[in-house]
Amino acid sequence: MSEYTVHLVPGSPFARAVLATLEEKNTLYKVAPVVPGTLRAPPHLRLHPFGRVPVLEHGDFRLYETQAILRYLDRILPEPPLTPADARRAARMDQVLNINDWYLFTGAGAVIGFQRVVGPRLMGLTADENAIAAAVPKARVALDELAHLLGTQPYLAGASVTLADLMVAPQLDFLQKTPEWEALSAAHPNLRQWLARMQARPSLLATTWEKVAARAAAAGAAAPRAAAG
Ligand SMILES: N[C@@H](CCC(=O)N[C@@H](CS)C(=O)NCC(=O)O)C(=O)O
Repeated sequence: MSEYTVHLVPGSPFARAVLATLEEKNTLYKVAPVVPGTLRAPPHLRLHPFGRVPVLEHGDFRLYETQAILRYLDRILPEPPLTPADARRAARMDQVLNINDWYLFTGAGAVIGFQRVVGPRLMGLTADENAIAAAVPKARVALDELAHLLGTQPYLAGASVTLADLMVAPQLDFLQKTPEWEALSAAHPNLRQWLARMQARPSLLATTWEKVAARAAAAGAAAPRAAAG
């Protein structure tokens, strides 16, 4: 039985970064689905006082905030290492992780991704075009900078995959599902090729929205039986 449980909403790019990291580490895990409308309800707030996902449970240790989870996993599951040994490359990785949280997610994921994909698909909402139009310039700055930092390297912090790639790839995979992606990424063939490379990795292939939704459905179906038994 797996020691790791990830509380998530299928489709969440932050949660996918955690799952992809566990996959890169060849580590088994369970998914515990949270119904989106219950994120701010007391049972989930006991796990995550800010009402978000993901949350990792590892034995009696519980942790939220994706960067903290990724770094924890990389420390306790050292192979393969997902943090560069070189101080400058590690600093680039850290920089990209923060670009993700502060600029990419706030500009792209939380607005464009939410308005185009999450709202319509999970909540039956109509996209707010004004909010999207206001977010596009912010998303453009984030993508321009990621493409600049990537340059001609295979991965965002150098020659091998790091936590930065595993954090950003799910976010851009999500953005790619929106009509804004084409214009936002058109000037950056390097970033598009990097995304395609990341999407082809077994860790990303194993953690698509569909695959996680199927695992979540199976876990959801199993839970009441376990409780009843
Ligand atoms: N800073 C948090 C952000 C997590 C986050 O925003 N997750 C999204 C899903 S990708 C979420 O829970 N959204 C639910 C909401 O805002 O109601 C982290 O790094 O884990």
